[in-house]
Amino acid sequence: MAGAGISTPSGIPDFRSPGSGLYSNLKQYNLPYPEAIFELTFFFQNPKPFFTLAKELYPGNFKPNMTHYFLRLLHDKGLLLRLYTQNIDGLERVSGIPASKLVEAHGTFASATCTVCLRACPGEDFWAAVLADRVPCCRVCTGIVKPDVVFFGEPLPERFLLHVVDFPVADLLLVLGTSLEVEPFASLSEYVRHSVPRVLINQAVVGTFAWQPRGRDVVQLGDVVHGVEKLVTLLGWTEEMQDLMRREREKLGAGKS
Ligand code: CNA
Repeated sequence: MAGAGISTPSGIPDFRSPGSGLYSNLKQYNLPYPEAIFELTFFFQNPKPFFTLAKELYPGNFKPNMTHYFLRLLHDKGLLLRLYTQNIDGLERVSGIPASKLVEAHGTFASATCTVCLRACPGEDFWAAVLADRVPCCRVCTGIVKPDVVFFGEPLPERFLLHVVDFPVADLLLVLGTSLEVEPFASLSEYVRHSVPRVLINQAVVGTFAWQPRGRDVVQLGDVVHGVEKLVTLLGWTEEMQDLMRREREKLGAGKS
């Protein structure tokens, strides 16, 4: 299970970290309250703030960090049953984890849909408008086009239901960089069997790790990349990890982080 904290080392702010999180830095958008930026009612009244934020989070601007590549390495080794992520930045895909292994529980910026006629809008059209500071509109009916990220009150993607089959058979749960505050995602951390170790790598002890800890829980506090690095060392995978990152970064070329 992953959250915004796995992408802060790639330069993307999370929501709730005091000072650096998006919710502390939304003053420029003149919102009635921070969450309004992800609410449909506000979006239809005034879509500009959301698209200004979307432009800042433009996927091409950021690169995966060691945490994403560690999850990719787990996949390469046949150890990743599934990656449930709340992130909408698409860095899991960029790191090379196949779509079949991903549940993007809060959707993605990678595709977009017209809010009126529900036609899919090509990603290039959507991003061309956003990068030019225009509100993207449907070619067919001129309705506002919204990326397929889940706003408050919207249903989660159907793939989220995979948790029903995945969590009971998992034999290890990693929880990385999340405040475990957003439901129903947060409750997944309780769905593994009680004999299964749960490993939290995060700046703070969160969710059930704080209020209903289990005997086999492991908590590694601090920066997620440091925590992952420590785990990689303990596993004796350092060289493989470095090789994978070198190869993947060469593919992506030079750029942010
Ligand atoms: P959150 O509520 O902002 O919590 C982030 C958590 O990560 C907090 O507990 C932080 O202490 C912790 N954290 C931040 N940086 C680090 C770090 N370097 N090392 C270790 N821990 C760190 O974010 P959640 O994902 O829990 O909340 C769910 C929201 C946030 C989802 O709906 C996402 O779509 C949304 N979000 C996504 C992104 C993204 O896609 N990168 C960015 C911002 C928000």
